[in-house]
Amino acid sequence: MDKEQLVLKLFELGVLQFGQFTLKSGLSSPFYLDFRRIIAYPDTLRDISEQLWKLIEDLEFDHLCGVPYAALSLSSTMSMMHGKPMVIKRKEAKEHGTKKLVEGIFHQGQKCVVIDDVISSGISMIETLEAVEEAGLVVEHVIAIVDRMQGGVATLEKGGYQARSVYTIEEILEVLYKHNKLDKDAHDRTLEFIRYNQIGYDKLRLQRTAVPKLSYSTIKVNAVNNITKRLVDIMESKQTNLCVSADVNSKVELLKLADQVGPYICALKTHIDTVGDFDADLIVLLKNLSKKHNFLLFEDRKFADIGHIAMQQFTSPPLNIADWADLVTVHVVAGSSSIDALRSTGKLNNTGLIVVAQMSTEDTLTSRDYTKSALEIAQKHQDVVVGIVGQNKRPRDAGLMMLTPGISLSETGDAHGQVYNTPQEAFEERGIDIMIVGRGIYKAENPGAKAAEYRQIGWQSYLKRLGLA
Ligand code: 5BU
Repeated sequence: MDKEQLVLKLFELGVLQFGQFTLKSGLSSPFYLDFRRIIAYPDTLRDISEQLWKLIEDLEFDHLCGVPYAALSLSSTMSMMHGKPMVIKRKEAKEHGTKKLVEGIFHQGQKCVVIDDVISSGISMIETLEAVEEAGLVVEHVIAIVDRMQGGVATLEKGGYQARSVYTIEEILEVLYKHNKLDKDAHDRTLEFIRYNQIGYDKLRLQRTAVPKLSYSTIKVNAVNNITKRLVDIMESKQTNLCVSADVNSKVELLKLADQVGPYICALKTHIDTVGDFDADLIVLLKNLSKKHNFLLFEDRKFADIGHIAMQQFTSPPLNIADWADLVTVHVVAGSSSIDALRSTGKLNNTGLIVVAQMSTEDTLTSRDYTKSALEIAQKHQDVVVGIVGQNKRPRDAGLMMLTPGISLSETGDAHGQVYNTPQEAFEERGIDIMIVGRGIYKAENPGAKAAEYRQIGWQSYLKRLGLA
């Protein structure tokens, strides 16, 4: 069956429908393409799968993957007919077991062609592409039966994929019109609808990364934890969303740095176990400085062990973290039980937890699923959790803060995997709440002046995100 005959067949089978339809988005559309119907007509399923195959028969690739659900029958048919293995992308990760999003047998770096029935905005294709790529497959080509000509193909091409389709909607309209299946009015109305309903790359990107215009006062109102309220009060009164990471290795250096950057920060982050001459006196002096300049003490201890040990690491001498840290980081790799254990020390009235949900390194193992689970744990324990460390995924709940390291005005990375973004990008595009800056400030000739510069840029970027600057 040639392409033209196939259009007439699809029309006859009710796959190509014209009239008045309400789309998922609520928009009223003069046409609807229902390719799920073709599983009832195996001959047509085979014919359309053959047309799809023609789009890729000249390419070298290892696997086929259909976007669920409509394209699963297409990828299966192509796989059967041409002996090409397929993989399946789950709609949801399994609750138990492996939590894999992509099922099948494949190796890292193998090439996969992704198939959908229709490309409109490109969004469902992109969701599948992200999962397939995260699983380690490489995607260069994506194909579909129909390109609705609403911007999806351009979006995919901007993303670096070559998109091919058996038909454009315009070609389908021409065939149906020519064979008197569609009157001129329906033909023109459909074309007009397409012209006025473009979903461009920028609009899509905005929709997907819609940065919540969350203000610090909204966070404060929604916060369950009193330490969050204290932190927001400091941020608003000093107009700063800067946390300096004071990664220096002696008491003298640490105290000097804290005094220099103190006026410009909301929190001073330490790795107190890297201070060679640590003693109880250092804590007394740090506390004095935190009172003098009004900032929180944030120990980046990243507890990661079983609850029983995390409790000891939190409360034991010589560091006695629980007695002086206003904030402390915790990994939840051991599960929610780490937080329960820390809570059971009875020491979380004056110390808020920051859950590490995503790391800034280029080869981080904090996958999408891991981050999602970490955010859920943070949300569940909001009485003791102030926020999360993350890069671009913020908690759904408005009472939690998102703190972000890997920030620099001048560098893009270091020799050990660190990846930097600018404060502007982090606040305006990723919607972060607090930036954590280490070497960008303490390695500067004048750390105080540098901190002032970061503070100014960070605050302006926050106001810009709210539309106030
Ligand atoms: P830098 O000098 O700005 O690269 O320091 C970053 C700090 O943030 C450093 O203390 C790290 O321990 C900390 N950090 C990070 O860089 N990336 C992460 O994902 C996490 C913490 Br969690």
